[in-house]
Amino acid sequence: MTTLSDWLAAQNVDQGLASVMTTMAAASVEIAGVLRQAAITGQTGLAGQTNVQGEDQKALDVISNHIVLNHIGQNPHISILISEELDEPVHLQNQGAYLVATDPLDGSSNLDVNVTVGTIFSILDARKGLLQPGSAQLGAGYAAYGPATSFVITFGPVAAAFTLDETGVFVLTTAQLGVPAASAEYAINTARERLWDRATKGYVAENVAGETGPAGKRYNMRWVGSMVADVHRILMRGGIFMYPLDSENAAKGGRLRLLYEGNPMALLVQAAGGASTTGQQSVLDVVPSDIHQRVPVVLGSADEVKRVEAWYAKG
Ligand code: P6P
Repeated sequence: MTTLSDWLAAQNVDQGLASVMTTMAAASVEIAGVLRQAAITGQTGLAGQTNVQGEDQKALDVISNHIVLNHIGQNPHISILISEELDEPVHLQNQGAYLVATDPLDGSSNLDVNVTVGTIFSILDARKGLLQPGSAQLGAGYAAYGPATSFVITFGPVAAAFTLDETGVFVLTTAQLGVPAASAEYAINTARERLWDRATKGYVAENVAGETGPAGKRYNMRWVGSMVADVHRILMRGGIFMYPLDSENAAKGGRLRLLYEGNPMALLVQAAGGASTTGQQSVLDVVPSDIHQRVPVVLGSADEVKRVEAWYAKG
């Protein structure tokens, strides 16, 4: 079996950059352990405070953020942490070359009902500032805390998947993820249909029309309500994930955050042969103006993303 350490040693990347993946893997193992016991230890539920997004923080959001910060603080190669759970960036007392932007526990609304959640992270050059486009990422990854704990990462060229074994070691289970260009599975919160723009309504209606419609095939719909779970499914078997701009979230610029949700997931999907769009441009081309900026996110199978882009091009 190839372990994460073996795989990292074989990549042609700076050892400091490789160490960031090791750090995030170690944090993910600790978070996985906390989640497994949370219902027993009474750590589900609300933390009684809100984050910069004005969202009620779950106890596990705060705990997971502390775990990530603790691990990152021990890595001299990381000098800046941006977290969904922290209003401001944390500048660590070292000259490390790397910046990590993270959503320490994404999908936490699913925690109390034992549905897969995850930790998402993006790696940037700390010397190039906080507001870099996703195309500048040096690496990205997520941990998915599901029936198994998966760790999916990229430095750009390929995306690889690891699974936590019974000894607490991540072993390589998919050496090169490949998102099929064609798919018949889409993920969107259809309860928001009345809020969608013309392009989203048009694309989804074609899918719903099935075999006799313009798409000429039957589609299935999946929506976990946890980005990590939906994106992991797409990386493993194809499909498209959509959280587009709609009449309710447009004022905020969308629902999902650019630096630690849209960008890392878009880089992983691109590394696996897929594509992303905001409707107007690749997610990876958006130049952020704020570390907690939101963005419309459509990503997954290239042919499906192209269809969505064609709808937006119609205006
Ligand atoms: P909705 C979780 O809160 C999250 O940020 C993503 O993980 C997920 O894809 C989305 O929001 C779910 O949104 O509108 O279905 O609750």
